[in-house]
Amino acid sequence: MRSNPLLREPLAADHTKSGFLGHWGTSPGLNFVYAHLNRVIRRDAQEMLFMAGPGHGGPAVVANAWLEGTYSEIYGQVGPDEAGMAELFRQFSYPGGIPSHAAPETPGSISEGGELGYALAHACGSVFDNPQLITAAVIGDGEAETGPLAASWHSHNFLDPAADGAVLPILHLNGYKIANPTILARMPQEQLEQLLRAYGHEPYFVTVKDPDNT
Ligand SMILES: Cc1ncc(C[n+]2csc(CCOP(=O)(O)OP(=O)(O)O)c2C)c(N)n1
Ligand SMILES: [Mg+2]
Repeated sequence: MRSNPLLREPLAADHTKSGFLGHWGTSPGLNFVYAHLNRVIRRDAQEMLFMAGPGHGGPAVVANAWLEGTYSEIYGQVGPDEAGMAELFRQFSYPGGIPSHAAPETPGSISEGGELGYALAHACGSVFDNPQLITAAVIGDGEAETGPLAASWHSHNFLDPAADGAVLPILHLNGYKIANPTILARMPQEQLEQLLRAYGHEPYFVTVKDPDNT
């Protein structure tokens, strides 16, 4: 959107940008995880980092940082109101604006994610000598097919619970890498569970009921 962020007026062509960019598959999952981690942070005063492996989920990371107020604290011109929201939308992936991916200028970002595969490795690095920290790493199911990520399932072996923090890998099985099916999402759940157990993890499955019951 270039303007009319709250759709107070009927949507017109000049409210939108002329070119559209991005693929959004990961963003609903990132929103879901970000919101629920914030609940834990507030409930337990927990020190926590959110690591978004799929950097193309930049819209979700930026939007959540804005919704919780962090974004406006850092970027005063993008305030927590309708005008700020209009600027947030306008600047996204726009000349003179901000990148479409999680990027150095994204609040809290220490993982760019544009080159997929490093979520778990970066998450492990972030908790070394930080025993109070939990880093939650969202891993795309397409990202999980990269070599670096496939090898990273072992990385918890390098963590010492006495001196280091904890890493919580969250495998986002939305079924696709852009438009193509993913191996881990097509695998029977029991097989996936055994695979992750073999790497030394104890998997919990959070599933959403298919409204079409297909
Ligand atoms: C190493 C690497 N290979 C390929 C790409 C191109 N690419 C960007 S997003 C994407 C799909 C990733 O799938 P997933 O992590 O499941 O994200 P989703 O499609 O579900 O949003 C690919 C292949 C990339 N960014 N990095
Ligand atoms: Mg996916």
